[in-house]
Amino acid sequence: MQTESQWSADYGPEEAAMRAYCEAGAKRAADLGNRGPIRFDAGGRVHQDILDAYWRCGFYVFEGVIGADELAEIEADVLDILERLPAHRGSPVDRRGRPALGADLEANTLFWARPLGDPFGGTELAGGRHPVKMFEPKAAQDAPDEVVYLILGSLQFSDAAVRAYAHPHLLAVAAAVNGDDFAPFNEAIFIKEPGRGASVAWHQDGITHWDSPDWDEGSHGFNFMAQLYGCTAANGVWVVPGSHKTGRVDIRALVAAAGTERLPDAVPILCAPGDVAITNRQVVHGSFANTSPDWRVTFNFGFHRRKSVLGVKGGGLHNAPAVYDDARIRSRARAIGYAIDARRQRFPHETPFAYRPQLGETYRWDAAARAALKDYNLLDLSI
Ligand SMILES: O=C(O)CCC(=O)C(=O)O
Repeated sequence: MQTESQWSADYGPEEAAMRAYCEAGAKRAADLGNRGPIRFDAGGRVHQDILDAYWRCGFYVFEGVIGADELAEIEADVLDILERLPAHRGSPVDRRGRPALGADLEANTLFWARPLGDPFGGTELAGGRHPVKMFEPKAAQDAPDEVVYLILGSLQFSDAAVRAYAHPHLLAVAAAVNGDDFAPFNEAIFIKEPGRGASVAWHQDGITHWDSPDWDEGSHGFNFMAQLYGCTAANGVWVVPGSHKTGRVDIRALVAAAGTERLPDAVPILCAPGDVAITNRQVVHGSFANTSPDWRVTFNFGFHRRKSVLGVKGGGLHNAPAVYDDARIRSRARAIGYAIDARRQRFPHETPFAYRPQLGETYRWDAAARAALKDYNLLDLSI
């Protein structure tokens, strides 16, 4: 895809302030010391320096995780997904009249927004966890009424995403952060089209554990954010470093104190194509409307500690509320087994990740497994 576009817009009256904020934020990000390739120690464990920096900042950027060939396969799938989106919200067909992606699904899969809009900020949606509305720049007159900015259950739409999901170094990080018996959360694609991509207002993820007596900085898990085209201060996710450790943050008060939604302590997650960030779900984070000329396409895949989901009543945000028992977790984790096999087939020279809860079990990635992923996100472990 041409990753620069003629659709770029600007921030209107906020343009100069936004540019200065992006520049200053990028400088602060560079000083955090939380980026580099995934490194292992002599015992094969993820290097402690990486884990320390992750827990200190609430995010870390792993550089150069996904190589050019794999990125090309992911891009081909993304182009296909974009082509197959419904012609407009609710349409059963795409722009070419073919059955649209997601039209036959039960789960809530496609999220639409006005170009450069903020669909969640300042609303009661998603439990009211996005308390402040972001500035909504004006999109070009010929922009469509709505764009898709978020796709859930994304593994069912892309074999390349399935394979990336089982990257052995990333799953080793998941085990190092959440334990060898880590559990899945959900998978998503965030699409920030130039001049159109919506903002995601400041928020902290997580709904179940904030008031638990054993709450800590890792209670609501993390998301990997794998970047197809990279991300910049203008189109990427911003994070308030360290805010995953302080409990629920009064975001409304932060914005009021700053006098602007450009939170002064926040930093952008900056990535090249193929970099993968790990972001604590409890950290205050959000992204601005993408008025830049650059696409951002992020593959999110999240993981939890088993003890954060087992026996916990979750759901309500991503799917129906339920108490998550062992059978539910096993069933949702089938995607990990399928993905490890999918990756083994495509990259036979790589040592596959050994996922401890599935040791002794066999998963085969084939047409039946692909079909079994239909609506698999009804089982997301939403805490
Ligand atoms: O990618 C984005 O813009 C927002 C990501 C986000 O809010 C999340 O993963 O919780």
